[in-house]
Amino acid sequence: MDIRIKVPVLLSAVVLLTASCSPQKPISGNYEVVPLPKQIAIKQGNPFLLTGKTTIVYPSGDSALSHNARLLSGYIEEATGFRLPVKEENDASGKLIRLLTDKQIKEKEGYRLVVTENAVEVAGSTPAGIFYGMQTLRKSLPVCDRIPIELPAATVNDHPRFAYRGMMLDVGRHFFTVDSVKRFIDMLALHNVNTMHWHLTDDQGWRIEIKKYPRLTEVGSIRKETVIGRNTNEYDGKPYGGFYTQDEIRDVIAYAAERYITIIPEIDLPGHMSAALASYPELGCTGGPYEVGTRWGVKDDVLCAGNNQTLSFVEDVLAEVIDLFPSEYIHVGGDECPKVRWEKCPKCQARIKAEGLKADNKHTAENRLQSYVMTRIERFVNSKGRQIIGWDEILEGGLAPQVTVMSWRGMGGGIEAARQKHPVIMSPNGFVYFDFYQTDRVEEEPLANGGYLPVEKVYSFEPVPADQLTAEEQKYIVGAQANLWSEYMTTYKQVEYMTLPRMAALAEIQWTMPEKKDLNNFAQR
Ligand code: TNX
Repeated sequence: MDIRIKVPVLLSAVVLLTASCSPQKPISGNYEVVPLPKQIAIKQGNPFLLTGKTTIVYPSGDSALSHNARLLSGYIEEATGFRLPVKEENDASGKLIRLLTDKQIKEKEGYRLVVTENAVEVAGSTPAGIFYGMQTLRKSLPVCDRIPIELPAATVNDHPRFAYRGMMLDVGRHFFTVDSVKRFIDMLALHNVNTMHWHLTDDQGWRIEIKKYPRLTEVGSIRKETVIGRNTNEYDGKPYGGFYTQDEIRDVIAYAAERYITIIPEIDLPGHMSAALASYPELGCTGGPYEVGTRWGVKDDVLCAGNNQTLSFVEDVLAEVIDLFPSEYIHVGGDECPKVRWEKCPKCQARIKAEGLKADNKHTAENRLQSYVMTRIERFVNSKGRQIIGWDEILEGGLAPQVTVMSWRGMGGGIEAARQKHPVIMSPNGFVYFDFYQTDRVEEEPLANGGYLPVEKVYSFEPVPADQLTAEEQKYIVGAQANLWSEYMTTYKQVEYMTLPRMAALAEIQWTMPEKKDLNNFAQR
């Protein structure tokens, strides 16, 4: 089905909405938002009238909910122009929006919204659950300028389908400022996404300050120029760079945490490491010289797996990353790592021999070497109380014992990993690669990676391949994620252009129960 045929419906909805924003009479709210809540029961009785006199209250002394209440006030102001006061429950009367904890609500990110003539109650068993109730409430409001809003009497009960609801942002290929990343986080919150996977290093740029290795940012964050178009032979001749200091990283982590979003950092290794190699050439098999990437694609030069110094480097970097990021998971990449250097490198071959790594009909000795590296890194990360995630190539030499697999080359890697009883995040490029074109009228679009991924294709994505996994194996699919690779996103504006509205479709895949999904209905919402 093509959503384009629905455009007249959408347009008329916009016209209606704008027209009804006249001062004479209240406008009605609508709980059928994106992602669609599990259960909406409209009740008999008068609606709640939201005006500039409504007060938001939270339980006295509850600092988490005080913070939530302030966020809600900001959201409502953004949508309606009303700046609602925030008070402790004991100090307020009149028409209230009440945030409250209710431990009876079983799902930890679930919520209940109860709207009556006198109050809007947003309840959850955790502040995060209440936060998602707030998101539904804010999205239920029409956008207008200080017009009273009628919220129909109703009860909404809701909770997410998946615990892991992710979105990846690549800042390696193009750098986005702290303010842009915060705005991106705001978009995630709006879509009930709870994890931002932050791809911080790649061939074309190292973007995170590491105190022990200052050259990573002094040298590795700057490329001398950038290829023009899709890997032509022409370059723009302009240096390009940018990185986050550790203070900035902490600031972004805190901003995300206030919105119940966990940031998972990715240090992509042992491939995609040109920026680190340019900074410290001794980490590679040949010793260089290397340069920070100026073209896109996969590079043959990777970290030397036979060199103990390289492994210490990786551990030192990860130790600083782990100190900064409180996330349970640390992403260590593992994708697109050619083995041509390792095949010829005396140190790598010596390691293969010393560790007794043997080729068999499924794996080469060099694939085994990659697995050896990943397993060592996993042991290190586990020793710090954390877990690793890797891209699906890490299946090739055998999985490290505890690793979570992010399946990007289709669903196959995820299916295989689930059968091996490893947690899986489904992120197949055919459904959730937002660097692909959104329409087939490519000549009318800004340059993108290629491909064709319209919003309806995203919407059709089902992360759990029920026909290929047993009920037990299906439990290993912990969630889904979309990825924004930024080779062709030179500005933050372009990031938003590529993200929306596809993130709305993603939100419904991650949150809404599959039996409630309906493309026509989604398009109208
Ligand atoms: C593959 S997905 C990559 C990225 C590219 C992307 C472009 C993955 C783990 N690696 O390095 O940016 O394709 O779509």
